[in-house]
Amino acid sequence: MHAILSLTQLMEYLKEENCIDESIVNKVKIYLNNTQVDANIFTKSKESNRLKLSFMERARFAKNKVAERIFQIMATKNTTLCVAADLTKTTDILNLAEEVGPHICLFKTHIDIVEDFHPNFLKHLQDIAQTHNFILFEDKKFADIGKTVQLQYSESIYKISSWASLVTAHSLTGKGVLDAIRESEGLKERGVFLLAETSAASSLIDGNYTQATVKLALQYTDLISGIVCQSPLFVDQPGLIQLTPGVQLDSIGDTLSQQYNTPEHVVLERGADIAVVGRGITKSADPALAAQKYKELLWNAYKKRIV
Ligand code: 5IU
Repeated sequence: MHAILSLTQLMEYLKEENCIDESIVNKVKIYLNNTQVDANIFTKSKESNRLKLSFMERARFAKNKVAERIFQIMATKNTTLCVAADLTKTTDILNLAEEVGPHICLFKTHIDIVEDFHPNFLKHLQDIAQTHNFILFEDKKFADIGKTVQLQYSESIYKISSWASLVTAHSLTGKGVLDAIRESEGLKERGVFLLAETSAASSLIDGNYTQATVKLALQYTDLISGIVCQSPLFVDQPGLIQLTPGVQLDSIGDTLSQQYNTPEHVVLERGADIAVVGRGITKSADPALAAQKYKELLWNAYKKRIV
């Protein structure tokens, strides 16, 4: 496709003809500035273009230890699949972990939706993670002031920092959240995926917020494993991982604003390194088979991307 007119030209013509006023022109100008595609991403040399480098090559750029481990797991297990275990019974979560374990690099939980939580459950989950070589990832989406985040992260019955190598955090309250996680007690190697965009159709996040989030992430590269986003434009550094949720083959969304894309689309068009699949696998009649299928589709798309 070729554009006949740029949006800036179009605005000029519309203004000349008095179809729009100066304030609309300015609004569009600001919007365009905030959402401009950095053309460099498509023309960058292979050595520094994360979309063209293999995961093995990218491991050496990682400044966060968990990110380095994820790159190694992806490269050795040939998988970029993160399963979202949004289940409410511990037995179901453990069974799912056993079934999909060979096909995933990350196992994502929402520990506060579990109805029959007990600390032994975590011990079992950790054993399964070790057996199948995947990483436990609590999608907590921390968003409070630092002190509260510290308590949510290390205390309560969940003691997240003692078992989850990875957590998610909002950038909403700024650096305090990341300082709090960095200074907390817990596992020796821990990482954070910072949320820069969501897959929800109703999201209030705009281009400014996303850019500011990425800027913040770059100040904490020892702690940040990657960015949660929907576009290739935000993760430029080969050492950071782009995690993209909202992936399913048989649906384009749910009734609560979730939006889905296919595995090929998120890897080739949206720059995903790791794709998060929840109901596409958990609601399938055979989760192991479904996980294998998503793994293969994602991996083939990644191979295609890096040639
Ligand atoms: N998740 C999203 N979209 C987002 C973020 C997180 O779906 O933008 I940030 C989480 C929510 C759920 C999983 O745990 O990823 C997706 O599950 P489904 O594939 O079942 O929609």
